[in-house]
Amino acid sequence: MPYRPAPRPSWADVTPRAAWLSRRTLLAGAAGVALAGPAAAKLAAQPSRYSTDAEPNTWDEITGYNNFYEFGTDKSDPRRYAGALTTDPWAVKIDGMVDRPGSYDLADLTKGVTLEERIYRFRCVEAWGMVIPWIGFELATLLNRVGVRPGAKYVAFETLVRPEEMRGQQRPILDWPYREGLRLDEAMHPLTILATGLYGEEMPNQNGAPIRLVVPWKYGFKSIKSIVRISLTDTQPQTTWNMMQPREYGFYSNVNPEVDHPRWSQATERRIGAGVFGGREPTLMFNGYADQVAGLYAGMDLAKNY
Ligand SMILES: Nc1nc2c(c(=O)[nH]1)N[C@H]1C(S)=C(S)[C@@H](COP(=O)(O)O)O[C@H]1N2
Ligand SMILES: [Mo]
Repeated sequence: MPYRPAPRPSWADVTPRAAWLSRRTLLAGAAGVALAGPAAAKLAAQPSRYSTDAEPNTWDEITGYNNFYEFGTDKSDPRRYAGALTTDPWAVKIDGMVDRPGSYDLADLTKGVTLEERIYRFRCVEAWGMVIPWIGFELATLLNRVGVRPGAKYVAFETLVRPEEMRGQQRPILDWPYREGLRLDEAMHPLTILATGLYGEEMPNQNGAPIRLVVPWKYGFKSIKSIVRISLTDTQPQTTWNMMQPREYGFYSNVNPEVDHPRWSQATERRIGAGVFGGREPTLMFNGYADQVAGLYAGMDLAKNY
């Protein structure tokens, strides 16, 4: 069951002690890990009913094994290099088919919004998964605030382009900026959040500071990091991995054990932290969120619309 009722125990109760100790060390600046903004700021967030009851991965796992090509293609590059990114000030341009377009300061986006702690399964297309305690708010809240115009059908997102601070952008690894998109009903679904932190702390740079998308029933590449633009459109937006390898990465990219990536099976996942000799688990349809989201795709051929 993906949901569990509030209230939950505090992080001190559920976080493996080693993770807390190492996190304290990081906060003390002993290791070369960057935290976004004022590093020690705690985010005051309410627990959410939209959480799994799975045990979260540790802080070290979540912040040390990342995909963020703006900082390099190795899983350890984001932790090493994302500290160079300045995340304050930060503005997000909201444009397209909205009533109140504009450039919004991050503080304005979160002003008056109740942040929630949500423990989501996070499944990357590369067949590894984690359980991550995000802090965030529903994307729908933001979209309702700016006013979605009739006729809008999709939401497009873009990541910052700043090669001086994002060393991976000094090479054409991808066609920068990183781009993603959702159908409007997916974007308005309560499981879709904009996350500004994890484990009660501001978002670490390597995880997409200061604001990133989390769509837990889709492969991780849909969850675009360090967002600077959100556009409402009436046509399906271009997305980075679909542009790169259209036969391997579709627009939908819903987690689906029955639809394999052309170069590997998606039937199982390797749970990070589960141990080197095992830890493979069966992939769940829609990453375990089928009860909540299957209705979005009623009547759709999910093998064609991969
Ligand atoms: N801007 C940007 N967003 C991105 C990526 C990226 O390279 N650049 N990688 C994606 C991929 S492939 C995955 S699996 C997740 C990884 O998120 P995590 O490092 O927080 O676990 O971020 C996604 N968002
Ligand atoms: Mo990924």
